[in-house]
Formats: sequence, C-alpha cells, structure tokens
Amino acid sequence: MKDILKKFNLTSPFYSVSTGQYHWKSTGETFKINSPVDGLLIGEINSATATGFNKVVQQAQTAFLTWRTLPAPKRGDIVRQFGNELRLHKQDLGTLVSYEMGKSLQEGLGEVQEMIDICDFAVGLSRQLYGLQMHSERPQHRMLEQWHPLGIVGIISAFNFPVAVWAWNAAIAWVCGNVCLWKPSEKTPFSALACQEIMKTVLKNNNLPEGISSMVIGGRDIGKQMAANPNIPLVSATGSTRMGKSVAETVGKRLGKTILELGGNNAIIVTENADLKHAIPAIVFGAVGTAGQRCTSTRRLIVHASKYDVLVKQLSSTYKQLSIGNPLNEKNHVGPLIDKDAVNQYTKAINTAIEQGGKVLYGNKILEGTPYSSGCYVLPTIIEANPKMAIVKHETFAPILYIMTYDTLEEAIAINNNVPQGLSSSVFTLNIRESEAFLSHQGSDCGIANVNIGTSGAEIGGAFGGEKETGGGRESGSDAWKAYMRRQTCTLNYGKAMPLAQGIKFDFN
Ligand code: UN1
Repeated sequence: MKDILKKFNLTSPFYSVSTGQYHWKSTGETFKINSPVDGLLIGEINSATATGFNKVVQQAQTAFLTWRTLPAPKRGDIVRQFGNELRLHKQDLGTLVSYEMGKSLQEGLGEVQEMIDICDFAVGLSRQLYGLQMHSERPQHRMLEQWHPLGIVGIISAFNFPVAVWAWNAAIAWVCGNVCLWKPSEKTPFSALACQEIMKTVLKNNNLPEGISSMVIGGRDIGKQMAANPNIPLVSATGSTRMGKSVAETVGKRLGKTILELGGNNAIIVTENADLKHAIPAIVFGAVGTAGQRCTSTRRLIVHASKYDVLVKQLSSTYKQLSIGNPLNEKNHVGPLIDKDAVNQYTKAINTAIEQGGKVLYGNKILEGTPYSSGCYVLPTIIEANPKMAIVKHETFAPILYIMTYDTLEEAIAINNNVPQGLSSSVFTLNIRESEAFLSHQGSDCGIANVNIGTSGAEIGGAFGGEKETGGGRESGSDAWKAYMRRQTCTLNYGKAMPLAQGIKFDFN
C-alpha cells in the first residue's frame, strides 16, 4: 500500500499547507486512519482550522473567476483529461479505495469506473447545457432561458463511496462552470486526496488554478462551516439523514441551495411470479455487497407467502457459500465494516430486532481470529421480521436483511412505502401487471424503482436520489445538471413599440 500512497504523493511527511488546498498540518483535530481490512495505520491527517477553511474558500472564489470564462466545451475537455488520468490510475485508486474503505477490490475498481463514466457523461453534457426558447405573447419579442454557473459547489461525501459520489457532483459541476470544494468523509481521506492529486496535475498541465478543485479535511465542524458560508451557493451532501437535516437547516437559513442524498431503506418485493434464479443473486449482492454499507443496499425483502419457504432456504444456502475476508483478495465476497463503531451498530440492531420479535435465520456473529484482526468483520445476517417492527424502519449500515411476507401486491407496495426513507426499490416478477402496478403513481414512492434487478448498482446515466428522508436531491445523470446552475429567463424586444404583457395599457398621451 505504501507504493500506491507514494504514487499519489501521500506518504508522510505530508506537506504543510496553511494557505494551500489541504490543511492536513493545521492545528485542527487529528484523524488517525486505520484500514478496516487489517487494522494497520494508513496515516494521520489534521482537520482544517476555521481560518484555513476561509482561505480555501477565497482561493476557490478567485479560481471561479477564471474557470467560468472558459467555454463549457473547453471545461469539458479538462474533465475528459481527468477521466483519462483515472483510466491510467484505475487499478491503484481502486486498490486504495478498497483498502481504506474495506469494499471488495471489484467494487473499488467499479467505483473508479463510475468516476470515469460520469466524466464521459459530463464531457458530452458540456455541449448540451440547453436552455429553452419560448414564444412571447408580445409582437417582435423573444423569450429564452439560459443557464449560468453558481460559483463554489460544496460537496460533502460519505465513507461508503469515498470517491465516486464526489465525482458525480464534481464532473457535472465543473462543466457547468462551477468550482468545487470537497469535504470527504474523515474516515476515508486518503482516497479523496489521491483524486485531488490527479486533478491537481490535470489543472497544472493546463495552467489552470488549483482552486477549481479544492478540499478541506474535517468532521462536523467543517461541514457546518461549509453549510453556513454564504459564498457557497450550493451544498451537495451525501450521508445520514441526521447530517442532511442539519445541512438543510443551516443552508436553508441563508436561502442557499442543497442537493441531499441521504438514508435509504430499500426493499425488494418478490412476487409469486418471480424468477428466483434472477432474484437470489440480486438480493444477495444488494444485501451483502459493500458489507451492506451502500445507501442503496437491500435492507428489506418482502416475499409473497407462496415463495417464502423456498426463498429462505435458497437464500440461507447462498449466504453459507459467501466467503468473508480481506477484500483485496478477489476470492472473498464480503469485506469488513468501516470501523468498530459500525460493528456495534450491527450488534445493536440485531439485538433490538430480537427484542421486537424478530428471529435470526442466519448470521449474528462478529468474526474473530487471524484474518479478522481489525475486529470489523461480521457475518451477513438474515432476520425474519414483521414490517411493524420499529427497527425495520431504521437504516443500519450493515449487512442485515429483514425478510417478511405478504399476500396481495397492494400490501407489498404499502410495506415498501411505509418507511421514512425513499431511495431505492425493486420488484421481481415476470407478470407485466405486477411490474406496471409497482411503477405506477400508486406504486413505489422511491426515487429509484427497478424491475427484475436489485436495489443497488445504479448507472450514472440516470438521475440518482430519493424522496422523503432521503432528501429529494438528484445527482449524476439525466438533467440533474440543472441543480448546479442558475436559470435566467430573458425577454428581448426587437420592435419599435413598448407593449406590456397581459395587455396592460400604460400610455402617457
Ligand atoms: C451510495 O451508496 O451513496 O447505486 C451511492 C449504487 C451506486 C451508488 C451508491 N452506483 O449502488
């Protein structure tokens, strides 16, 4: 791992930067970063101080003045170069993500691929930031709308996707003409710093200011400063609902904009017409992939009573085949949780589920011994539950799957929707009436609704996000770019008269 850190200029002693992009050597709180894979120290990083944070904001404001003058397709070209660099660094960056966060190497590489994909999308988008033109009700008038950059986009990202979610925001924000200020999770700063190093080289090669892509390391205090700063017109935050509410409140007080991508509590409905050969692998990947730490992870399984016994049997036997261990070893399916606190949350949730009437069908074990020395490895768990149990409505970032039965599709959809969160959802069925009912306005209330695929693993081409306590924001593809720009409606009069709209007369003689 030292070699990889060295390639990204991340070996100690870290350079001191009281005025530059990074503030690792400032006097703020020290974060010791231990890999959840083997418990070893990756490095130590200091959080930005309040003064340091303000300096970075100033630097970003200055960079914006240059960046916004570049035509959007030229900005796209910079993003294209960044995407090309990511292609060259895919293996190293994917490995670092896997080691620092604990997800499987395949998923670490997949995360970097997701960054490359969004760069490609953004390059095309840089020539498609279209505004509409409307017909004016007045003669010899023309109406149109155009889109301008906002300024600094603050990006708060979570540990579970240490790099991709930032890239969804940054690549789009950049082509829109914004500069980005990133506060990565204080649990996974090295993967984030590696991305900064890559982008720094691209900017340097093009004689562009570093402040186009800047970063502050820090915890809640720095997040609060970002939310409160009126020079940051948009804050895009990914993480817990608790964090999102606090960001929304602070940004809302100054009438700034937010994009919120918060908690999920995603369900798969397996109907009597499901093909279990498809459903089982999708359920298992959704529930145990990334050790259940995706916001899109499958947490609830709503199964038609006729399929319940056979599904439980097949699922339990598949869970038994899962190999758990070092995620860098490609033979393993499941790696560790992010830290011991997450392990405690796993235990607490299982105990609460048991107290509330749940029955553990598989799992409920913290793994010990040599390959598990970090203390962060747990056995993926299946719990027979009832949708009324309070714990089932709560998002626990761990591989715990609550399984419950239903009799009618209406009932299944009601169970799907009857949680505070609204991110992702799926139905497995070969019956078109069932799939269409699930996708209808009376169906799933989530931002993502899939048929015959799982709840996780969305592609970047669609808008990503969800409703209710998930926060309502949309990131990545489709027309999510509009949230990163300000819309301006323009009416032009090229005639010789001065008519007013709505036929109002305002004559002087
Ligand atoms: C997240 O967990 O915050 O859809 C993002 C997925 C990934 C992104 C997850 N493409 O599972």
